[in-house]
Amino acid sequence: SDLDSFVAGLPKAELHLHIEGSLEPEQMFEFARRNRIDIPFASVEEVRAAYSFSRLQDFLDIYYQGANVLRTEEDFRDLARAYFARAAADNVRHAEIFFDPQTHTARGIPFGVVADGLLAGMADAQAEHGITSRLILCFLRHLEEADAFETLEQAAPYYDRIAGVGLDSSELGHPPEKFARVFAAARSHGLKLVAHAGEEGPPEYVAQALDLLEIDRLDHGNRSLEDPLLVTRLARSGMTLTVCPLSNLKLCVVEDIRQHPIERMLRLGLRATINSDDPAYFGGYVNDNYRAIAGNGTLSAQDFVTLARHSFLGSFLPDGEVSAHL
Ligand code: ES4
Ligand code: ZN
Repeated sequence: SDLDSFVAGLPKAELHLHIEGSLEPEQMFEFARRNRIDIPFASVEEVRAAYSFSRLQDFLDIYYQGANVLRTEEDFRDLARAYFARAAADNVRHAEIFFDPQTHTARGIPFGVVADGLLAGMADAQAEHGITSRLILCFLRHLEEADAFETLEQAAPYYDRIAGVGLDSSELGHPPEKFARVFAAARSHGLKLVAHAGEEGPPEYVAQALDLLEIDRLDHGNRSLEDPLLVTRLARSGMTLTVCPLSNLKLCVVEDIRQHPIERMLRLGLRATINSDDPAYFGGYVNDNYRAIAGNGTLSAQDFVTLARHSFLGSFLPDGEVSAHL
């Protein structure tokens, strides 16, 4: 439709993207072949057929298994390059990408191999597509606080090349309070702070992320809508929410795309953005997510301009660079 092409052409930033979640099945086979690793799938079709989830944990189990083919600096560089090529095609001008170092260091891959590979891919993207980007180190919340501290220490040589830290993986049973001290330490090193909260977890977890982690940006945040006072607080403070429609659908956070709360978020005055989360697993890159919402027929072209504008406003670019995108 006309709205679809208008939305596809909008310059946008992507603020919620797990680089390991951009590993396409074809690339999984390619990395497995060149690293001589066995994978428990016979074909790309078989891999895609396994991508059927009822909840976050179903997805995480298969996502951590997929990451096992990533071994060398070149793998991480190629992974990032492939993502940025897709992003450029969707008119993404700036991306702040998550990575999960513990998924790799636990397999004996040094932190520096992961970080150097991703940073090289980011430099390639700037040169080839003019896309700017930042790196956000996510702690796996199902692991211990001490493991997160160890990861933060491994990152020390990279503090000037990492924009911030985040918190991802299994939300239920792993509230933000578990990471209050490691987030305070990250803040003391000049890093920005973000956290997944209110994806499957209750509104109390969002309040903890605000009060105990003092986050600069909220990842997902869907369940904030269950608490009107929390909504008011998020709206008044201008907190950016990085919302992921196709992820929410595939992980059964919403029953139907027509029930997706992004419209309600906008009408409530929240600074919501649209993002792809784990595009290789959830059925699409950022424009597929915008298109899925456009298909509901409830948002206007102006609403999509607002969403794209929010994506730059919510970024960690310096004010001068944000203005240049508006
Ligand atoms: C994730 Cl959708 C989602 N939620 C929590 N942790 C994650 N890691 C990668 N994708
Ligand atoms: Zn996520």
